[in-house]
Amino acid sequence: MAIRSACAVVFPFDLFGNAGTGAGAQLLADVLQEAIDDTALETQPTRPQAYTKSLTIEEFPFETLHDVSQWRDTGRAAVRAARTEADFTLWLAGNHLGVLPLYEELGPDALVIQFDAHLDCYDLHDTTPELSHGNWLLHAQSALPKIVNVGHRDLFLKPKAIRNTFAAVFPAEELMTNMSEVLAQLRQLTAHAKQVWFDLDTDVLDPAFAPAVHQATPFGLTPQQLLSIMLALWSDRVVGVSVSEFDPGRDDRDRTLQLLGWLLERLLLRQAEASGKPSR
Ligand SMILES: [Mn+2]
Repeated sequence: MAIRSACAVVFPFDLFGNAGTGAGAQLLADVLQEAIDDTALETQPTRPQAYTKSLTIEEFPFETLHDVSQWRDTGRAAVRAARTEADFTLWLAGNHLGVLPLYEELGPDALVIQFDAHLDCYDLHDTTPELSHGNWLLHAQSALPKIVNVGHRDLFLKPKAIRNTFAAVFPAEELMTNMSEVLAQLRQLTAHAKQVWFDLDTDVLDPAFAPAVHQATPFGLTPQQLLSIMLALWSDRVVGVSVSEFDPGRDDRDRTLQLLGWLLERLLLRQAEASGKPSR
C-alpha cells in the first residue's frame, strides 16, 4: 500500500473574534505530535504507523505585528506549500476566520462541506461591517469554493441571503429527522466535485459534547452524526480537513480536546488506510 503524505498546518490566528482559539490549534498539533512520537517508540505493528511517518507539522506563529499584518498572505502561501508537498492537508485554525486564506486558495473548483452552527455571512445590525469571524464569507479576495453547510442552527437569515453564499444548507434539525435523505443529497453533491474539503467549526457539535467554544448553540450535532457523515462522504477526492473555534480555556475536563484529537487521528487513519477499515 502506497503511503500517502499529509501535512498539518498550525495556523493559530484568532483576531477579530474568539481570542483563545489559537491555543486550541496549538493543542491539537500537540496531540498529533504525541501520536508521531508514541508511534515511533512502539515496537509492535500499530495502525497509526500508516500515517505518522508521512505526517509533517508546520506552525505559523502570530507573535509580531508583521506576522499579524501579513496573515492573509502567509495563510495563502502556507496552503499552497502544504498542498504542493502533501496529498492531504490538515488545517488547524484559531477562530473560523482563519480558514479564509484556505478557502481563497482552494478556489471555485473545490467543494467545501462546512460543518458550522452558524452561516458566517452575517450582515445584521450587530455585525461589524469590517472583516470578522461572523462575516468572513463576505470578504473573500478571490472566487470561493462551492460551500455546503451541514448542521447550522441559524434562525436569522432569509433563504435569499443564504443562497448568495451557500450552494446548499442542511440545518441540524433536518439531520435529526431525515439523515438518509440528507446523506443522499450530500453524496450527489460530492460526486460531482473535483476536490472535496471538510471544514469543521467546533461549534457545529452540541455543546453537551464540545463545550469549549465561544458561540455555544444548542441542538447541535452529536459526535456520532459528524463522524458518520464524514466517513460516508470520504473518498480519494477529499484533499483536506480544517478545524477551528476550539478554545481550551473553555473546555471541561478536556472533553472537547479528547473528541477533536480522536477525530483527527481517525480521519488521518481513514486517509492513510486504503479501505478505511482496520486491517486484521
Ligand atoms: Mn460557528
